[in-house]
Amino acid sequence: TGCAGGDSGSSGEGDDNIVVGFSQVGAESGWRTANTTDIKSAFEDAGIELKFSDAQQKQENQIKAIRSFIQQQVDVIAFSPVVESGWDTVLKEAKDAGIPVVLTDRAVDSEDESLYVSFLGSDFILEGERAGDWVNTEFADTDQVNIVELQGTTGAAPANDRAEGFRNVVTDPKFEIIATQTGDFTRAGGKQVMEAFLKSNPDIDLVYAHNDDMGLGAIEAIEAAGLVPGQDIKIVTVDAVKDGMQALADGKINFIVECSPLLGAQLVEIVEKVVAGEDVESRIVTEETTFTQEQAIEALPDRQY
Ligand code: GYE
Repeated sequence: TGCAGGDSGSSGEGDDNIVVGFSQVGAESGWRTANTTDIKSAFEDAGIELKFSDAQQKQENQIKAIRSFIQQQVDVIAFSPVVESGWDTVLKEAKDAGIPVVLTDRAVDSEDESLYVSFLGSDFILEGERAGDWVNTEFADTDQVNIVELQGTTGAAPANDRAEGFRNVVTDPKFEIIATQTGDFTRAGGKQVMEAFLKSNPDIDLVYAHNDDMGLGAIEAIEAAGLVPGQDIKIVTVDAVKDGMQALADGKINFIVECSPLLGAQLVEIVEKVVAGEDVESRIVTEETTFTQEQAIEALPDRQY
């Protein structure tokens, strides 16, 4: 199967020859699980062989996986980088081996953009801004608002950008981010950090969690402290996975900014184009929306993930 690019007939049968190596971040959240399921099934539907590797949230594991894909001479490497920095060396190795790399979901901060052919995923700064816009409206008539922030994995693009976007719009001095810490995008992390926040801060008005899972962990901590999530302390999160949407419908979360994990079909399309030698867009931004409680109640019955 050495020459997959040569057979790009419109029948789609050429796909049988393509081999893709995919290095996933891990299984830290509902979003990630949905993303993995979607990517696996999209490649299966397209008849493209997918070598899937789970990095368990460790950059060193991703670097190892990418090196192994290079050694196996896969046609395309796709990966979702756990953190933004530190990829230049291994991406250069892929480039030197003539293997195109597609970034899915998360970005790298490499200055040399020739190290990857395309970046498919959300605009995380916009997501942070959307969370912030809601906060501005929700607290329009409140004087002092004490905010705690549950950040995603330290150094990850969605953690950096969701923090930045939020601060871009939540600028009125009446808002104070009184505590901010990483909960690593996990439910357990969100719960643990929120417990600590509640102990040292008696007067929290709002939790801004960089994903639903950490928000769900925070709910457990708030309830354990004898407070009512969504009322005593308001919560805004990002993702809109099913458990998050259910908590929003139940009034425990107050607002969710959507981040879609359904990147599989678009990733397949990029891979097919790259292998066929066609041009691909260097940046493909995922389309997403936001949800209030009413909108969550309406959307839940059809929510796939
Ligand atoms: O929001 C979070 C996951 O990179 C967009 O990673 C993704 C984020 C998502 O753990 O739930």
